[in-house]
Amino acid sequence: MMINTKNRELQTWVDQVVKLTKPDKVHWCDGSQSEFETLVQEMLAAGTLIELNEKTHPRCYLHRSNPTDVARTEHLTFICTKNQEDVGPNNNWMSIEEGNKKVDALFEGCMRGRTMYVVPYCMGPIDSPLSRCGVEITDSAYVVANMRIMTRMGRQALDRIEKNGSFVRGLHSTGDLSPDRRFIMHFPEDLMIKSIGSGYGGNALLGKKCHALRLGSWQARKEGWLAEHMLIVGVENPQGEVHYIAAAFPSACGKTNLAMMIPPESHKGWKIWTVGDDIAWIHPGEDGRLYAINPEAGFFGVAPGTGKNTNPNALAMLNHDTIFTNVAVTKDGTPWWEGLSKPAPEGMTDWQGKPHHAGSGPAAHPNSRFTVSAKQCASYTTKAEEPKGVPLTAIVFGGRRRELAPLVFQSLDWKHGVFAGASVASETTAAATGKVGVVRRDPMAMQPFCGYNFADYWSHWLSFGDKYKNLPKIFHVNWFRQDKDGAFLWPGFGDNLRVIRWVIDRCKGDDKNNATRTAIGYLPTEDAIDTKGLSLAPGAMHELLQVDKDAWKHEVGAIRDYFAHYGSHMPKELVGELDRIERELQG
Ligand code: OXD
Ligand code: MN
Repeated sequence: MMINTKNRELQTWVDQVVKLTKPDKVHWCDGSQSEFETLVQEMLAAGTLIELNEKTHPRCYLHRSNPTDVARTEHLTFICTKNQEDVGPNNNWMSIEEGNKKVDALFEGCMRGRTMYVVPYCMGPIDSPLSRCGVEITDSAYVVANMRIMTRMGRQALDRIEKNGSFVRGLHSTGDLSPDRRFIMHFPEDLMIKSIGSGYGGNALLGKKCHALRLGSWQARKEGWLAEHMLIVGVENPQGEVHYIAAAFPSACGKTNLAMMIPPESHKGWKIWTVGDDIAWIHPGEDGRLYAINPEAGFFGVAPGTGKNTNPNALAMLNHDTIFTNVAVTKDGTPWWEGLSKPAPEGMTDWQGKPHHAGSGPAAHPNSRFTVSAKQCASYTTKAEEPKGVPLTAIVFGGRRRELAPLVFQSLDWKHGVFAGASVASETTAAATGKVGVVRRDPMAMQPFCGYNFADYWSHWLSFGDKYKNLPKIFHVNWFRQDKDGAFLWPGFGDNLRVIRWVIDRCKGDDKNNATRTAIGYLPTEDAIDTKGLSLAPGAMHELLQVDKDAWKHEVGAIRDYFAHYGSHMPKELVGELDRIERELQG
Protein backbone atom coordinates (compact mmCIF):
# COMPACT_ATOMS: atom_id res chain seq x y z
CA MET A 1 0.00 0.00 0.00
CA MET A 2 1.07 3.58 -0.59
CA ILE A 3 2.54 5.65 2.24
CA ASN A 4 0.61 8.94 2.47
CA THR A 5 1.67 10.29 5.83
CA LYS A 6 4.61 10.30 8.21
CA ASN A 7 2.19 9.56 11.06
CA ARG A 8 2.43 5.79 11.44
CA GLU A 9 -0.70 5.47 13.52
CA LEU A 10 -2.75 7.28 10.88
CA GLN A 11 -1.29 5.28 8.00
CA THR A 12 -1.95 1.99 9.81
CA TRP A 13 -5.52 2.95 10.64
CA VAL A 14 -6.27 4.01 7.05
CA ASP A 15 -4.83 0.73 5.78
CA GLN A 16 -7.03 -1.21 8.20
CA VAL A 17 -10.13 0.70 7.13
CA VAL A 18 -9.32 0.01 3.46
CA LYS A 19 -9.16 -3.70 4.26
CA LEU A 20 -12.45 -3.57 6.14
CA THR A 21 -14.53 -1.37 3.83
CA LYS A 22 -12.97 -2.32 0.43
CA PRO A 23 -13.28 0.99 -1.46
CA ASP A 24 -12.49 1.16 -5.18
CA LYS A 25 -10.30 4.21 -4.67
CA VAL A 26 -8.68 6.09 -1.80
CA HIS A 27 -8.23 9.85 -1.94
CA TRP A 28 -6.28 11.84 0.67
CA CYS A 29 -7.79 15.32 0.78
CA ASP A 30 -5.47 18.32 0.57
CA GLY A 31 -8.24 20.88 1.07
CA SER A 32 -7.36 22.82 -2.10
CA GLN A 33 -9.79 24.86 -4.16
CA SER A 34 -9.19 22.66 -7.19
CA GLU A 35 -9.96 19.52 -5.18
CA PHE A 36 -13.22 21.13 -4.01
CA GLU A 37 -14.15 22.06 -7.58
CA THR A 38 -13.47 18.54 -8.85
CA LEU A 39 -15.67 17.10 -6.11
CA VAL A 40 -18.46 19.51 -7.00
CA GLN A 41 -18.22 18.55 -10.68
CA GLU A 42 -18.41 14.87 -9.77
CA MET A 43 -21.47 15.42 -7.58
CA LEU A 44 -23.18 17.51 -10.26
CA ALA A 45 -22.56 14.69 -12.75
CA ALA A 46 -23.88 12.11 -10.29
CA GLY A 47 -26.94 14.25 -9.49
CA THR A 48 -26.17 14.48 -5.76
CA LEU A 49 -25.72 18.24 -6.17
CA ILE A 50 -27.89 20.55 -8.23
CA GLU A 51 -26.53 23.87 -9.42
CA LEU A 52 -28.63 26.88 -8.42
CA ASN A 53 -29.07 30.09 -10.44
CA GLU A 54 -25.50 31.05 -11.27
CA LYS A 55 -26.36 34.71 -11.80
CA THR A 56 -28.13 35.36 -8.48
CA HIS A 57 -26.33 32.60 -6.52
CA PRO A 58 -22.93 31.89 -8.05
CA ARG A 59 -21.34 28.63 -6.89
CA CYS A 60 -24.39 27.69 -4.80
CA TYR A 61 -25.64 24.13 -4.85
CA LEU A 62 -28.56 22.14 -3.53
CA HIS A 63 -28.30 18.69 -2.04
CA ARG A 64 -31.44 16.64 -1.42
CA SER A 65 -30.96 14.04 1.24
CA ASN A 66 -32.79 10.79 1.60
CA PRO A 67 -36.17 11.81 3.13
CA THR A 68 -35.54 9.48 6.09
CA ASP A 69 -32.23 11.18 6.81
CA VAL A 70 -32.93 14.81 7.62
CA ALA A 71 -31.96 15.34 11.28
CA ARG A 72 -29.86 13.99 14.12
CA THR A 73 -31.03 10.63 15.43
CA GLU A 74 -30.44 10.69 19.16
CA HIS A 75 -31.85 7.21 19.78
CA LEU A 76 -29.20 5.76 17.44
CA THR A 77 -26.35 7.70 19.05
CA PHE A 78 -24.24 5.82 21.61
CA ILE A 79 -21.28 6.40 23.88
CA CYS A 80 -19.25 3.20 24.32
CA THR A 81 -17.11 3.06 27.46
CA LYS A 82 -15.68 0.57 29.95
CA ASN A 83 -18.11 1.65 32.68
CA GLN A 84 -21.73 2.43 31.94
CA GLU A 85 -21.87 4.85 34.87
CA ASP A 86 -19.40 7.13 33.11
CA VAL A 87 -21.94 8.06 30.42
CA GLY A 88 -24.83 8.66 32.83
CA PRO A 89 -28.56 8.48 32.20
CA ASN A 90 -28.19 11.30 29.67
CA ASN A 91 -26.57 9.01 27.08
CA ASN A 92 -27.27 5.71 25.38
CA TRP A 93 -24.53 3.31 26.39
CA MET A 94 -23.06 0.25 24.76
CA SER A 95 -20.01 -1.76 25.76
CA ILE A 96 -16.90 -1.08 23.68
CA GLU A 97 -16.94 -4.65 22.40
CA GLU A 98 -20.58 -4.67 21.39
CA GLY A 99 -20.38 -1.19 19.85
CA ASN A 100 -17.43 -2.16 17.68
CA LYS A 101 -18.96 -5.49 16.72
CA LYS A 102 -22.26 -3.93 15.71
CA VAL A 103 -20.82 -1.27 13.45
CA ASP A 104 -17.81 -3.15 12.10
CA ALA A 105 -20.21 -5.72 10.66
CA LEU A 106 -21.96 -2.89 8.82
CA PHE A 107 -18.68 -1.33 7.65
CA GLU A 108 -17.55 -4.66 6.19
CA GLY A 109 -17.27 -4.09 2.43
CA CYS A 110 -19.55 -1.01 2.60
CA MET A 111 -17.32 1.13 0.33
CA ARG A 112 -17.24 -1.33 -2.60
CA GLY A 113 -17.66 0.67 -5.80
CA ARG A 114 -17.08 3.93 -3.90
CA THR A 115 -14.20 6.30 -3.27
CA MET A 116 -12.89 6.53 0.25
CA TYR A 117 -11.82 10.03 1.26
CA VAL A 118 -9.29 10.63 4.04
CA VAL A 119 -10.07 14.04 5.50
CA PRO A 120 -7.57 15.56 7.96
CA TYR A 121 -9.09 18.52 9.77
CA CYS A 122 -8.30 20.94 12.55
CA MET A 123 -10.93 22.19 15.00
CA GLY A 124 -9.90 25.75 15.84
CA PRO A 125 -7.28 28.07 14.36
CA ILE A 126 -4.38 26.06 12.90
CA ASP A 127 -1.84 27.85 15.10
CA SER A 128 -3.82 27.75 18.36
CA PRO A 129 -2.62 25.54 21.22
CA LEU A 130 -6.31 25.15 22.11
CA SER A 131 -7.20 23.53 18.76
CA ARG A 132 -7.44 19.78 18.25
CA CYS A 133 -7.16 17.72 15.09
CA GLY A 134 -9.01 14.78 13.70
CA VAL A 135 -9.17 12.65 10.60
CA GLU A 136 -12.50 11.65 9.11
CA ILE A 137 -12.62 8.77 6.68
CA THR A 138 -15.80 8.94 4.63
CA ASP A 139 -17.32 7.64 1.42
CA SER A 140 -19.44 10.76 0.91
CA ALA A 141 -18.22 13.55 -1.37
CA TYR A 142 -20.97 15.75 0.12
CA VAL A 143 -19.44 15.25 3.56
CA VAL A 144 -15.98 16.16 2.24
CA ALA A 145 -17.30 19.36 0.63
CA ASN A 146 -19.09 20.32 3.85
CA MET A 147 -16.06 19.50 6.00
CA ARG A 148 -13.97 21.83 3.85
CA ILE A 149 -16.35 24.67 4.70
CA MET A 150 -16.90 23.78 8.35
CA THR A 151 -13.30 23.05 9.42
CA ARG A 152 -9.71 23.90 8.56
CA MET A 153 -9.35 20.86 6.36
CA GLY A 154 -6.49 19.34 4.36
CA ARG A 155 -2.72 19.73 4.13
CA GLN A 156 -2.27 22.17 7.02
CA ALA A 157 -4.24 19.94 9.36
CA LEU A 158 -2.21 16.90 8.30
CA ASP A 159 1.00 18.85 8.93
CA ARG A 160 -0.21 19.63 12.43
CA ILE A 161 -1.10 15.98 13.03
CA GLU A 162 2.33 14.90 11.82
CA LYS A 163 3.95 17.42 14.18
CA ASN A 164 1.81 16.79 17.27
CA GLY A 165 0.93 13.14 16.89
CA SER A 166 -2.51 12.92 18.43
CA PHE A 167 -5.79 13.08 16.52
CA VAL A 168 -9.38 11.89 16.78
CA ARG A 169 -10.25 9.03 14.42
CA GLY A 170 -13.66 9.27 12.76
CA LEU A 171 -14.94 6.59 10.41
CA HIS A 172 -18.04 7.41 8.41
CA SER A 173 -20.03 5.73 5.68
CA THR A 174 -23.47 6.53 4.38
CA GLY A 175 -23.93 2.73 4.22
CA ASP A 176 -27.34 2.02 2.71
CA LEU A 177 -28.94 5.03 4.52
CA SER A 178 -31.40 2.73 6.22
CA PRO A 179 -32.40 3.94 9.72
CA ASP A 180 -32.35 0.24 10.69
CA ARG A 181 -28.64 0.08 9.99
CA ARG A 182 -27.72 3.51 11.30
CA PHE A 183 -25.46 4.06 14.32
CA ILE A 184 -23.47 7.01 15.59
CA MET A 185 -20.97 5.43 17.99
CA HIS A 186 -18.44 7.24 20.15
CA PHE A 187 -15.49 5.63 21.92
CA PRO A 188 -14.10 8.48 24.03
CA GLU A 189 -11.43 6.38 25.77
CA ASP A 190 -10.06 5.59 22.34
CA LEU A 191 -10.71 9.03 20.75
CA MET A 192 -12.71 7.21 18.07
CA ILE A 193 -16.03 7.82 16.29
CA LYS A 194 -17.82 5.36 14.00
CA SER A 195 -20.87 6.61 12.16
CA ILE A 196 -22.80 4.66 9.54
CA GLY A 197 -26.11 4.93 7.72
CA SER A 198 -26.59 8.71 7.66
CA GLY A 199 -25.34 11.61 5.57
CA TYR A 200 -26.99 14.26 7.78
CA GLY A 201 -24.69 17.01 9.10
CA GLY A 202 -24.83 16.31 12.81
CA ASN A 203 -24.41 12.57 12.19
CA ALA A 204 -21.89 12.73 9.37
CA LEU A 205 -19.73 15.86 9.64
CA LEU A 206 -17.82 14.23 12.46
CA GLY A 207 -15.83 17.32 13.45
CA LYS A 208 -18.97 19.03 14.69
CA LYS A 209 -21.16 17.31 17.29
CA CYS A 210 -19.26 14.01 17.53
CA HIS A 211 -15.75 15.41 17.92
CA ALA A 212 -16.10 19.02 19.08
CA LEU A 213 -18.83 18.24 21.63
CA ARG A 214 -19.15 14.57 22.61
CA LEU A 215 -15.47 13.62 22.56
CA GLY A 216 -14.51 17.25 23.17
CA SER A 217 -16.46 17.41 26.43
CA TRP A 218 -14.77 14.21 27.57
CA GLN A 219 -11.29 15.56 26.74
CA ALA A 220 -12.17 18.93 28.26
CA ARG A 221 -13.02 17.37 31.60
CA LYS A 222 -9.78 15.42 31.64
CA GLU A 223 -7.75 18.48 30.75
CA GLY A 224 -9.60 21.17 32.73
CA TRP A 225 -11.54 23.11 30.10
CA LEU A 226 -15.10 23.23 28.70
CA ALA A 227 -16.48 22.12 25.31
CA GLU A 228 -19.87 23.77 24.94
CA HIS A 229 -22.84 24.08 22.59
CA MET A 230 -22.50 27.87 22.52
CA LEU A 231 -22.34 30.74 20.09
CA ILE A 232 -19.67 33.38 20.72
CA VAL A 233 -20.49 37.00 19.97
CA GLY A 234 -18.69 40.30 20.53
CA VAL A 235 -20.85 43.29 21.46
CA GLU A 236 -19.22 46.68 20.85
CA ASN A 237 -20.73 49.76 22.46
CA PRO A 238 -20.55 53.26 20.96
CA GLN A 239 -17.42 53.91 23.08
CA GLY A 240 -15.63 51.09 21.25
CA GLU A 241 -15.57 48.68 24.20
CA VAL A 242 -16.13 45.04 23.11
CA HIS A 243 -17.61 42.42 25.43
CA TYR A 244 -17.61 38.78 24.37
CA ILE A 245 -20.52 36.60 25.35
CA ALA A 246 -20.97 32.85 24.97
CA ALA A 247 -24.54 31.64 24.84
CA ALA A 248 -26.02 28.15 24.90
CA PHE A 249 -29.40 27.46 23.36
CA PRO A 250 -30.83 24.16 22.18
CA SER A 251 -30.67 23.42 18.46
CA ALA A 252 -32.84 25.64 16.23
CA CYS A 253 -33.48 28.25 18.97
CA GLY A 254 -31.77 31.18 17.25
CA LYS A 255 -28.05 30.80 18.05
CA THR A 256 -27.10 31.75 14.51
CA ASN A 257 -29.44 34.77 14.62
CA LEU A 258 -28.00 36.04 17.91
CA ALA A 259 -24.42 35.45 16.77
CA MET A 260 -24.82 37.79 13.82
CA MET A 261 -27.70 40.08 14.77
CA ILE A 262 -27.96 43.64 13.51
CA PRO A 263 -28.54 46.25 16.25
CA PRO A 264 -31.98 47.90 16.08
CA GLU A 265 -32.31 51.36 14.49
CA SER A 266 -32.40 53.00 17.89
CA HIS A 267 -28.94 51.60 18.74
CA LYS A 268 -26.67 53.78 16.66
CA GLY A 269 -23.00 53.12 17.24
CA TRP A 270 -23.47 49.54 18.51
CA LYS A 271 -21.75 46.76 16.60
CA ILE A 272 -21.98 43.00 16.70
CA TRP A 273 -18.97 40.77 15.98
CA THR A 274 -19.48 37.11 15.17
CA VAL A 275 -16.94 34.61 16.48
CA GLY A 276 -19.03 31.44 16.26
CA ASP A 277 -22.64 30.27 16.05
CA ASP A 278 -22.68 26.77 17.53
CA ILE A 279 -19.68 25.56 19.51
CA ALA A 280 -17.26 27.14 21.99
CA TRP A 281 -14.14 25.61 23.46
CA ILE A 282 -13.50 27.54 26.65
CA HIS A 283 -10.20 27.58 28.50
CA PRO A 284 -9.14 29.30 31.71
CA GLY A 285 -6.44 31.89 31.13
CA GLU A 286 -3.60 32.84 33.47
CA ASP A 287 -5.57 35.92 34.54
CA GLY A 288 -8.42 33.74 35.87
CA ARG A 289 -10.71 34.74 33.01
CA LEU A 290 -12.22 32.28 30.57
CA TYR A 291 -11.19 32.44 26.90
CA ALA A 292 -13.24 30.96 24.07
CA ILE A 293 -12.34 29.76 20.60
CA ASN A 294 -14.76 28.67 17.91
CA PRO A 295 -13.49 25.28 16.75
CA GLU A 296 -15.44 25.60 13.50
CA ALA A 297 -14.71 27.61 10.36
CA GLY A 298 -18.23 27.76 8.92
CA PHE A 299 -21.92 27.76 9.72
CA PHE A 300 -24.25 24.82 9.26
CA GLY A 301 -27.37 26.88 9.91
CA VAL A 302 -31.09 26.23 9.85
CA ALA A 303 -32.55 27.90 6.73
CA PRO A 304 -36.27 28.27 7.63
CA GLY A 305 -36.89 31.48 9.51
CA THR A 306 -33.81 33.16 8.04
CA GLY A 307 -35.12 36.34 6.42
CA LYS A 308 -34.52 40.04 5.89
CA ASN A 309 -36.01 40.93 9.26
CA THR A 310 -34.70 38.04 11.32
CA ASN A 311 -31.13 37.68 10.12
CA PRO A 312 -30.09 40.02 7.29
CA ASN A 313 -26.40 39.23 7.82
CA ALA A 314 -27.04 35.53 7.22
CA LEU A 315 -29.17 36.20 4.18
CA ALA A 316 -26.47 38.35 2.62
CA MET A 317 -23.80 35.68 3.07
CA LEU A 318 -25.93 32.99 1.40
CA ASN A 319 -25.99 34.33 -2.13
CA HIS A 320 -22.69 32.83 -3.21
CA ASP A 321 -20.50 29.81 -2.43
CA THR A 322 -23.08 28.01 -0.28
CA ILE A 323 -24.27 24.43 -0.10
CA PHE A 324 -27.99 24.16 0.67
CA THR A 325 -29.52 20.96 1.93
CA ASN A 326 -33.24 20.16 1.62
CA VAL A 327 -34.44 23.67 0.79
CA ALA A 328 -37.01 24.32 -1.96
CA VAL A 329 -36.13 25.81 -5.37
CA THR A 330 -38.04 28.49 -7.25
CA LYS A 331 -38.79 28.41 -10.98
CA ASP A 332 -35.69 30.60 -11.45
CA GLY A 333 -33.44 28.16 -9.68
CA THR A 334 -33.02 30.22 -6.51
CA PRO A 335 -33.16 28.61 -3.06
CA TRP A 336 -36.28 29.18 -0.97
CA TRP A 337 -37.51 28.31 2.49
CA GLU A 338 -40.37 29.29 4.80
CA GLY A 339 -39.69 32.72 6.28
CA LEU A 340 -37.73 33.97 3.28
CA SER A 341 -40.59 35.78 1.53
CA LYS A 342 -44.36 35.97 1.59
CA PRO A 343 -46.43 34.74 -0.18
CA ALA A 344 -44.52 31.65 -1.25
CA PRO A 345 -43.60 31.91 -4.95
CA GLU A 346 -45.66 29.91 -7.43
CA GLY A 347 -44.22 26.93 -9.25
CA MET A 348 -41.60 25.83 -6.75
CA THR A 349 -40.02 22.43 -6.35
CA ASP A 350 -40.10 21.24 -2.75
CA TRP A 351 -37.26 19.73 -0.71
CA GLN A 352 -38.04 16.28 -2.04
CA GLY A 353 -37.94 17.44 -5.66
CA LYS A 354 -41.72 17.39 -6.11
CA PRO A 355 -43.89 20.24 -7.41
CA HIS A 356 -44.98 22.40 -4.47
CA HIS A 357 -48.61 23.52 -4.04
CA ALA A 358 -50.11 25.80 -1.43
CA GLY A 359 -51.43 23.57 1.32
CA SER A 360 -49.10 20.67 0.51
CA GLY A 361 -46.93 21.26 3.61
CA PRO A 362 -43.67 23.16 3.91
CA ALA A 363 -41.70 23.62 0.70
CA ALA A 364 -38.38 23.42 2.53
CA HIS A 365 -37.78 20.81 5.21
CA PRO A 366 -38.10 22.47 8.67
CA ASN A 367 -34.52 21.37 9.36
CA SER A 368 -33.16 22.35 5.95
CA ARG A 369 -29.69 23.86 6.19
CA PHE A 370 -27.05 26.05 4.62
CA THR A 371 -23.32 25.40 4.85
CA VAL A 372 -21.21 28.47 4.40
CA SER A 373 -17.75 29.72 5.31
CA ALA A 374 -17.73 32.03 8.36
CA LYS A 375 -15.60 34.43 6.34
CA GLN A 376 -18.64 35.23 4.19
CA CYS A 377 -20.44 36.77 7.16
CA ALA A 378 -20.19 40.59 7.27
CA SER A 379 -19.97 40.58 11.08
CA TYR A 380 -17.28 37.87 11.27
CA THR A 381 -14.28 39.13 13.22
CA THR A 382 -10.61 38.30 12.81
CA LYS A 383 -10.63 37.78 16.59
CA ALA A 384 -12.10 34.38 15.70
CA GLU A 385 -8.63 33.48 14.42
CA GLU A 386 -6.93 34.62 17.65
CA PRO A 387 -4.97 31.59 18.95
CA LYS A 388 -5.72 32.33 22.60
CA GLY A 389 -9.42 32.99 22.01
CA VAL A 390 -11.59 35.87 23.22
CA PRO A 391 -12.16 36.68 26.90
CA LEU A 392 -15.71 36.09 28.10
CA THR A 393 -17.65 38.73 30.01
CA ALA A 394 -20.83 36.68 30.33
CA ILE A 395 -22.23 33.23 29.77
CA VAL A 396 -25.89 33.03 28.80
CA PHE A 397 -28.11 29.96 28.98
CA GLY A 398 -31.55 29.78 27.45
CA GLY A 399 -34.39 27.65 26.29
CA ARG A 400 -37.56 27.94 24.29
CA ARG A 401 -40.36 28.20 26.83
CA ARG A 402 -43.85 29.55 26.25
CA GLU A 403 -44.31 30.08 29.98
CA LEU A 404 -42.49 30.42 33.26
CA ALA A 405 -38.91 31.46 32.49
CA PRO A 406 -38.64 35.27 32.47
CA LEU A 407 -37.05 37.23 29.64
CA VAL A 408 -33.78 37.35 31.55
CA PHE A 409 -32.27 36.81 34.97
CA GLN A 410 -28.76 36.87 36.37
CA SER A 411 -27.57 34.10 38.62
CA LEU A 412 -26.58 35.03 42.17
CA ASP A 413 -23.09 33.54 41.82
CA TRP A 414 -21.17 30.90 39.83
CA LYS A 415 -22.75 27.97 41.70
CA HIS A 416 -26.25 29.29 41.10
CA GLY A 417 -25.29 29.94 37.47
CA VAL A 418 -24.29 26.31 37.05
CA PHE A 419 -27.65 25.39 38.60
CA ALA A 420 -29.44 27.69 36.12
CA GLY A 421 -27.64 25.95 33.25
CA ALA A 422 -28.25 22.48 34.64
CA SER A 423 -31.97 23.09 34.99
CA VAL A 424 -32.60 24.51 31.49
CA ALA A 425 -35.67 23.07 29.81
CA SER A 426 -36.80 23.75 26.26
CA GLU A 427 -39.38 22.77 23.69
CA THR A 428 -37.99 20.28 21.17
CA THR A 429 -37.37 21.40 17.55
CA ALA A 430 -36.92 19.81 14.12
CA ALA A 431 -33.13 19.54 14.53
CA ALA A 432 -33.61 16.06 15.94
CA THR A 433 -36.07 13.38 14.87
CA GLY A 434 -39.02 13.00 17.23
CA LYS A 435 -41.94 15.09 18.39
CA VAL A 436 -41.58 18.86 18.09
CA GLY A 437 -42.72 21.27 20.84
CA VAL A 438 -42.44 18.98 23.86
CA VAL A 439 -40.70 20.49 26.90
CA ARG A 440 -37.66 18.45 27.88
CA ARG A 441 -34.68 19.12 30.12
CA ASP A 442 -31.73 20.29 28.07
CA PRO A 443 -29.01 21.28 30.55
CA MET A 444 -26.59 23.81 29.09
CA ALA A 445 -28.23 22.89 25.71
CA MET A 446 -25.97 19.83 25.89
CA GLN A 447 -28.54 17.03 26.31
CA PRO A 448 -27.73 15.52 22.90
CA PHE A 449 -24.03 16.36 23.07
CA CYS A 450 -22.46 15.84 26.50
CA GLY A 451 -20.25 12.77 26.07
CA TYR A 452 -20.31 11.76 29.72
CA ASN A 453 -22.46 11.69 32.85
CA PHE A 454 -24.20 15.05 33.22
CA ALA A 455 -23.79 14.99 37.00
CA ASP A 456 -20.00 14.69 36.58
CA TYR A 457 -20.18 17.44 33.96
CA TRP A 458 -21.94 19.76 36.42
CA SER A 459 -19.29 18.94 39.04
CA HIS A 460 -16.66 19.88 36.48
CA TRP A 461 -18.42 23.20 35.86
CA LEU A 462 -18.72 23.80 39.63
CA SER A 463 -14.99 23.17 40.12
CA PHE A 464 -14.23 26.32 38.11
CA GLY A 465 -15.95 28.39 40.81
CA ASP A 466 -13.26 27.44 43.35
CA LYS A 467 -10.34 27.72 40.97
CA TYR A 468 -10.71 30.95 38.99
CA LYS A 469 -11.28 34.46 40.21
CA ASN A 470 -12.39 36.39 37.13
CA LEU A 471 -15.11 34.14 35.82
CA PRO A 472 -17.84 35.48 33.55
CA LYS A 473 -21.22 36.18 35.15
CA ILE A 474 -23.97 33.71 34.25
CA PHE A 475 -27.43 34.63 32.93
CA HIS A 476 -30.55 32.87 31.70
CA VAL A 477 -32.76 34.22 28.89
CA ASN A 478 -36.00 33.20 27.23
CA TRP A 479 -36.88 34.98 23.98
CA PHE A 480 -39.92 32.78 23.44
CA ARG A 481 -42.52 33.76 26.06
CA GLN A 482 -46.06 33.84 24.72
CA ASP A 483 -49.30 35.38 25.95
CA LYS A 484 -52.53 33.44 26.46
CA ASP A 485 -53.33 33.67 22.74
CA GLY A 486 -49.95 32.37 21.65
CA ALA A 487 -48.51 35.75 20.58
CA PHE A 488 -44.85 36.34 21.41
CA LEU A 489 -44.40 38.86 24.22
CA TRP A 490 -40.90 39.91 23.15
CA PRO A 491 -39.92 40.87 19.56
CA GLY A 492 -36.61 38.97 19.67
CA PHE A 493 -33.93 39.05 16.93
CA GLY A 494 -32.04 42.40 16.79
CA ASP A 495 -34.02 43.68 19.76
CA ASN A 496 -32.39 41.02 21.91
CA LEU A 497 -29.48 43.47 22.03
CA ARG A 498 -31.58 45.44 24.54
CA VAL A 499 -31.42 42.47 26.89
CA ILE A 500 -27.74 41.87 26.18
CA ARG A 501 -27.05 45.50 27.12
CA TRP A 502 -28.54 44.85 30.55
CA VAL A 503 -26.40 41.72 30.79
CA ILE A 504 -23.26 43.75 30.08
CA ASP A 505 -24.33 46.51 32.49
CA ARG A 506 -24.72 43.90 35.20
CA CYS A 507 -21.26 42.52 34.49
CA LYS A 508 -19.74 45.98 34.68
CA GLY A 509 -21.58 46.53 37.94
CA ASP A 510 -21.78 50.34 37.65
CA ASP A 511 -25.52 50.55 38.23
CA LYS A 512 -26.62 49.01 41.50
CA ASN A 513 -30.31 49.82 40.95
CA ASN A 514 -31.04 47.99 37.71
CA ALA A 515 -32.00 44.67 39.30
CA THR A 516 -34.07 43.11 42.04
CA ARG A 517 -32.97 40.01 43.89
CA THR A 518 -35.53 37.20 43.78
CA ALA A 519 -35.45 33.51 44.69
CA ILE A 520 -34.51 32.58 41.10
CA GLY A 521 -31.89 35.29 40.61
CA TYR A 522 -31.50 39.01 39.85
CA LEU A 523 -34.26 40.27 37.57
CA PRO A 524 -34.15 43.61 35.75
CA THR A 525 -36.27 46.32 37.36
CA GLU A 526 -39.16 47.12 35.05
CA ASP A 527 -37.49 50.08 33.35
CA ALA A 528 -33.93 48.72 33.36
CA ILE A 529 -34.24 47.33 29.84
CA ASP A 530 -34.41 50.02 27.17
CA THR A 531 -37.70 49.53 25.28
CA LYS A 532 -37.66 52.86 23.38
CA GLY A 533 -39.17 52.44 19.94
CA LEU A 534 -40.72 49.04 20.65
CA SER A 535 -44.45 48.48 20.36
CA LEU A 536 -44.94 45.97 23.14
CA ALA A 537 -48.38 44.84 24.25
CA PRO A 538 -49.58 46.63 27.39
CA GLY A 539 -48.21 44.90 30.47
CA ALA A 540 -45.78 42.80 28.40
CA MET A 541 -42.67 43.91 30.32
CA HIS A 542 -44.39 43.21 33.61
CA GLU A 543 -45.32 39.72 32.46
CA LEU A 544 -41.87 39.07 31.00
CA LEU A 545 -40.12 40.01 34.23
CA GLN A 546 -42.21 38.49 36.97
CA VAL A 547 -41.67 35.36 39.01
CA ASP A 548 -44.88 33.33 39.28
CA LYS A 549 -44.25 31.70 42.66
CA ASP A 550 -46.71 28.84 42.25
CA ALA A 551 -45.44 27.95 38.80
CA TRP A 552 -41.84 28.07 40.08
CA LYS A 553 -42.68 25.82 43.04
CA HIS A 554 -43.96 23.34 40.50
CA GLU A 555 -40.78 23.79 38.44
CA VAL A 556 -38.61 23.19 41.50
CA GLY A 557 -40.40 19.86 41.98
CA ALA A 558 -39.81 18.94 38.33
CA ILE A 559 -36.10 19.83 38.59
CA ARG A 560 -35.81 17.79 41.80
CA ASP A 561 -37.31 14.76 40.01
CA TYR A 562 -34.92 15.28 37.12
CA PHE A 563 -31.83 15.58 39.34
CA ALA A 564 -32.88 12.38 41.15
CA HIS A 565 -32.01 10.38 38.01
CA TYR A 566 -28.36 11.13 38.64
CA GLY A 567 -28.26 9.36 42.03
CA SER A 568 -25.00 9.46 43.92
CA HIS A 569 -23.18 11.33 41.13
CA MET A 570 -25.39 14.39 41.68
CA PRO A 571 -23.34 17.29 43.09
CA LYS A 572 -24.85 18.30 46.42
CA GLU A 573 -24.25 21.99 45.71
CA LEU A 574 -26.94 21.90 43.01
CA VAL A 575 -29.45 20.17 45.26
CA GLY A 576 -28.55 22.82 47.84
CA GLU A 577 -29.49 25.54 45.33
CA LEU A 578 -32.81 23.82 44.77
CA ASP A 579 -33.45 23.77 48.54
CA ARG A 580 -32.57 27.44 48.81
CA ILE A 581 -34.89 28.46 45.97
CA GLU A 582 -37.71 26.38 47.43
CA ARG A 583 -37.19 27.99 50.84
CA GLU A 584 -37.18 31.49 49.39
CA LEU A 585 -40.29 30.83 47.29
CA GLN A 586 -42.16 29.80 50.46
CA GLY A 587 -41.14 33.01 52.20
C1 OXD B 1 -26.87 21.74 14.93
C2 OXD B 1 -27.69 21.15 16.01
O1 OXD B 1 -26.90 21.27 13.78
O2 OXD B 1 -27.56 21.61 17.16
O3 OXD B 1 -26.13 22.69 15.24
O4 OXD B 1 -28.48 20.24 15.75
MN1 MN C 1 -26.04 23.03 17.38
